[in-house]
This record gives sequence, C-alpha cells and structure tokens, in this order.
Amino acid sequence: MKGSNFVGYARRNLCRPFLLSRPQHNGLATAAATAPERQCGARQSDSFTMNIFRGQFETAQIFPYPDVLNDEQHQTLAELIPPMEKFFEEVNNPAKNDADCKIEEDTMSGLWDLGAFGLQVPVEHGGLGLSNSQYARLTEVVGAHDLGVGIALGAHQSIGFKGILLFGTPKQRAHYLPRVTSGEFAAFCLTEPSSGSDAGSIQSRAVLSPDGKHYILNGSKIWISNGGIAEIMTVFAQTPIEKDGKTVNKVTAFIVERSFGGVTSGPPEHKMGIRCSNTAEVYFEDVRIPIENVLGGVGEGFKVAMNILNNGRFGMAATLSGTQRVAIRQAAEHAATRTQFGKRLADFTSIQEKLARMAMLQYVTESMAYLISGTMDAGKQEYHLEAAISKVFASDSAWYVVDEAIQILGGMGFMTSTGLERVLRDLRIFRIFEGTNDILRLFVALTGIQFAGSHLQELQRAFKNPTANLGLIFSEAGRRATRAVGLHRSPDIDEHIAPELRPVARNLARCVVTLGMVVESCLRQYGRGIVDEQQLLNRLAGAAIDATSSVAVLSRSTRAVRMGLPSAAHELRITEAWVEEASNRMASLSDLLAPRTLVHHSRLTTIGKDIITSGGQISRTPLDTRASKTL
Ligand code: MYA
Repeated sequence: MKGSNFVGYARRNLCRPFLLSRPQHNGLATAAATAPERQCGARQSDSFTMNIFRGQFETAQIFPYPDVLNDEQHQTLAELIPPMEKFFEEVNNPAKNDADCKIEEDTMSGLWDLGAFGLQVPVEHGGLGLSNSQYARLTEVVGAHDLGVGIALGAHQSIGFKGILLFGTPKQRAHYLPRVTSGEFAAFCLTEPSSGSDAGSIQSRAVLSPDGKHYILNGSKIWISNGGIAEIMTVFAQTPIEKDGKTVNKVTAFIVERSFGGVTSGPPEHKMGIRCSNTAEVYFEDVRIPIENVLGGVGEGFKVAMNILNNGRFGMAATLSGTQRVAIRQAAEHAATRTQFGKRLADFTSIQEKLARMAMLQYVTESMAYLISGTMDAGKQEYHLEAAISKVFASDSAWYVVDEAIQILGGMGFMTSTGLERVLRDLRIFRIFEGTNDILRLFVALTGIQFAGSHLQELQRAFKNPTANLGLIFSEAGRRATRAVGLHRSPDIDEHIAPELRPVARNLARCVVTLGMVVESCLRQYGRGIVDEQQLLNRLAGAAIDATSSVAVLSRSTRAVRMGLPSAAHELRITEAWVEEASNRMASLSDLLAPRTLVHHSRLTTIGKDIITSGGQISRTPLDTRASKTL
C-alpha cells in the first residue's frame, strides 16, 4: 500500500532547496548532478501562478483575455441558453427538489432531452460537442438556479465519465459515450472510509484473474455523488504491479458497470445541502472487470484521478459565478426597495460597500472561470494551479456572497421563501469536495515552491560552471539588480493592460517580486522543512490566489475597454478596487518571516495543541472560577 500523505507528497516532490546560505550542505552538488533533478531544474512553465513563486510576472497565459469561441460556437450557445434558462425557470422546482431530497422525474427527463448530461461529449458519440468555455456558460445557468441539480449533472460529466473522454481508448469511447448521453448515469468513485483528502491511500483492490482476462475488484467507496443511480462508474483501486523485481501496489482506474455483478449501493445519504442529488456508498464484491476496461494504463490511476479533477474544477467556478450573480440581484432588488430609518437600504454606504464586495467576488470568480476554460480550449496543458485556485476562490466567494445577501435581506433572507437559505446550505459542501480548499491551498503553495526551488537549484549548478551558463547567470543577475533598486517594470504591462489599470498592475507586479523573495527566504530558512510549515504555506497560497485573481480581472477588464463594452467603466472600477486590496494583502507578506509573525504562528499552534490535549475548550465559563467546581 502506498500509504501516502500530503507531507509525503511534498517531501517526495519538493526539489532540494537552494542552500547558498548554508554551504555546508554540499551534498547538494552530488544530488544536483542526477538526471531527474537536472530535468526538474531545467523546467519552464507557461503557468502564471507557477512563475510568481519565482517572483516572475509572466503574462503570456493571461493576456489577452481568451476569446476562443468562433461564430458557430457563439451561435450554438445562443440556441442553447434560452431553452436551458426557460427549463430551469418553468420546469425545475428547486424548493421541491430540496424538500423531497430527489430531483423530480420531469426535471430529470427534461435534462436528458436537452442534452444537458452530455454537453462535452463529441457529436459523433451522441453529445453536444461543446468546448470548455461553452460548457462553462451553460453551467453558469445551472448554478443560478439549482446547485443540487448541478451536482447530478457535474458528478456525471465533470468527473463521472470525464476519464473516458480524456483517457479512453477509441473502443472505450465508442462503447460508453453514447450510453452516458442517452440515459445511463455515471459516477466517480475515489473516496473511501479511510481515504478522503489522502486520495493515494485507497484500500480497494483489484487483482488479475488467473486467466488474465479480468480484474477482480473488492472494496467500498463512500459519499459517491450519483452512487445510487449510476450504471457506469470510474473506479480507482490498488493493483499489484511488478517493478524492479518487486511487487508494489499502484492505483489503477477502471470503467465498471453495475451490470458486471457484485456492485451494490447504500441508501441515499441525508445531507445539509444539495439534498436532491444522490449521494451513496458503493460496494464492490468480487466484481469481474474485463481487462479492456482499464482506463489510462495499469498503475496510472492516481494521475488519471488528479487529471480528471484538474480538468473539471473550472466548471465549479463557472457554476458558482451564476449562483453569486443571482444572490447579488436579489440583494440589490431588496436594497433598492426596502426603507428603514427613512432611507432606502441602498442609500446606506455600508450596504453599498457590501454590494461592491459581492460584485467584486462574482466578477473575479467569473473572470477566472473563463480564463481557465479559454486556456484549456486553446490547447494549453498547464492550468492545474489556476484551476485549483478557481475552485477555492469560487467556493469561498459564493459562501460569502450568499451569506451577505441573506444579511442584506435581514429576517427575510432567513425565511425559506427567498430560497437563499437553501442556496447557503447547498454551498457548504463546495468548500469540502473535489479537493478541500485547505488541501488545495497547500497543493498550490507546495507545487509553486517546488518549482521555485528547482530554479534556485539550477542557478546553484550554473555557478559551479559559470562559463557554460553565462546566459542564465546574466539574466538572473539582471532580474535581481532590477528588483534590488525597485525598478521592476514588466513591459507586458504597457503592452497588455489598459492605461487606467497600469498603476495598480505595476503595484501588483512589485508584490509578485516580493512573493518570489519571500519564497526564496522560506527555502533558505526551512529547506525541505517548509513542508511542515503549513501556516506559512497558507499565507503563500493566499498571495498566489490574490495575484492570480488580480491578473484575471486585469485581463478581462482590459478586454472590456478595448472592445468598448457598455460595462467597461464599471469593470475598470471593480478591477482597480480588487487589485488594490489584493496587492495590499500581498504586500503584508514581507513580514512573513519576521520574529513576531513566527511567534504568533507558534502561539496559535500551542493553543491548538492544548485544545487537542484537553479534548476541547480549556477555559470554563466566566462564572466558574473555583478550581474544581463547574457551574
Ligand atoms: S471526488 C473526490 C475528490 N478528492 C480529492 O480531490 C482528493 C484530494 N487529494 C489530492 O488531490 C491529492 O491526494 C494530493 C496529493 C494533492 C493531496 N495534478 O503521491 P503523490 C502527481 C497533477 O505525491 P499525494 C469529489 O469530491 C504528483 O506530482 N498531478 O500525492 C466529488 C506525483 O507525480 P509524480 C498531481 O500526497 C464531488 C503523483 O501525482 C496532482 O498522495 C462531486 C503522485 O503524487 C494534481 N492535482 O496527494 C463534485 N496531485 O509521481 C461534482 C498530485 O510524477 C462536480 N499529482 O511525481 C461539480 C461540478 C460543478 C457543477 C457543474 C454543473 C454542470
């Protein structure tokens, strides 16, 4: 069994850090000469987020804002959106779905008829053949109306059969894709009772049958969306693999049909939200899976799982953009009509500020969703950090926006009739599933640090043979000299960003330089031990989220200006406000390693440990001052 853990992930993957300040670590020179590390050191990235961990403001991925739909694709969307909206307004009943804990039959059959369960399946296999950006636009409609239905749709196509789309052989695609577009539900079966965030530690096991024609699968999965209704499942299990003369266990992905026999599922789970979506345990007992149903190669299952998740995360951002849009509309309508203290709520500056913050968060979420879908549609491969950030940002923002909408509606927002309390309940899980926001923040920080560490290591190697590496050394020296005298200027800013936004963009670029320096300091100070400094990692992830979200809106609003959109002035204001606040947060990173910050971090960890040791809150009520008595 792999027995992986997140720190293990980082330890295995974090390149040896740059230790110029500790020359006694000369073992590094030997290690640096090994082939894998040479590859690691030479690595470049197209990802904006990766590069900021090196303090580099590389904008190729971000600017110009992607405009990836051709006329035909625009036309298709124009034909699909109105019936989809009409369907959600006239046929689907979110309150009833929620109360019944079930999607109504006519909603379900209507969605199949609309083709909503096969949005991205190629037309030749029975789907609508939509691009990622077109898919995003339709999921925004779903998110505006019913998140529970969104999960039934998303669990089916964003993860349930996505593996077949991404990794399926022509035969697998031809066999399964027509079925998942014509009435058979799909599910993604990864999580197990003892394996949630630590996805690599699953226990389900599949072994080859004596005749070599089948894998025999045993195990169980929990909290599987569509688990009780799916006929076709992407299932992950450990398989024994021969490696260097030894047998090791590695995860393999399989396409499993309920009809294979031995597949059963539990009753629908009772949940806080997304109650109409089906969530169930799924059990596999001696299930015979034909070897042709291995998906993506034996032993490659972990990467299959991660890539399915990476590939679908932008959809969550798009969906939750729609959710936020509706909540903002409800709050704005209420603020414009409700009078208190002789004034409309809308005339109080605190309400205006609330609405402004809600609007900023929605705009940022939506900008990131379509930036990523456009990046993917353009065929670029490196977007996994941006996708993780979009998921974290969208789910945090939607929670905040809907909560604030309820606050603006006051007592009315708390009543079920406005629907907002249901949406808030539905939203809670989005910060937990598809990779918890906590794990994804660490994932972003550690992946970025690994990338920065590899660059520093490459530099260290270059200095050992300067004549052969003059180009690298000079360009790095130039970069450092520029940043040392505070003259950092990215020519990209003048080229790609609207003039009105250049001051905030320059400030942001300076903050990115600060981030790079802080990452370098963290590596010098902690070396590999940085993987255990989760409070620092969370701050670094926060900065990465601020920077990535900022460039997304800089790019989108610049496009709005250049296209002369009627909303351009509003978009510019939102962007300036967002980038200003994000940069201020990033600027505070410079004290990340200051003694008082570290003391504060250790204070927090001590409090946490004490709470664990005593099994809960230690202080008694203020009335309970006697040593042994509790009132
Ligand atoms: S489904 C369940 C979701 N579960 C998770 O997301 C699990 C979270 N855990 C993880 O992501 C991983 O376990 C972490 C690493 C990140 C913690 N991309 O062994 P390792 C590579 C690419 O060292 P670990 C659900 O909730 C890594 O570099 N590669 O990793 C359904 C290494 O490569 P190499 C990655 O410590 C909800 C290799 O893998 C990634 O075990 C329903 C092994 O790594 C990555 N991200 O763990 C939602 N991570 O060997 C419905 C690692 O080459 C949808 N690697 O060095 C809703 C949609 C919206 C609605 C739509 C409406 C229509």
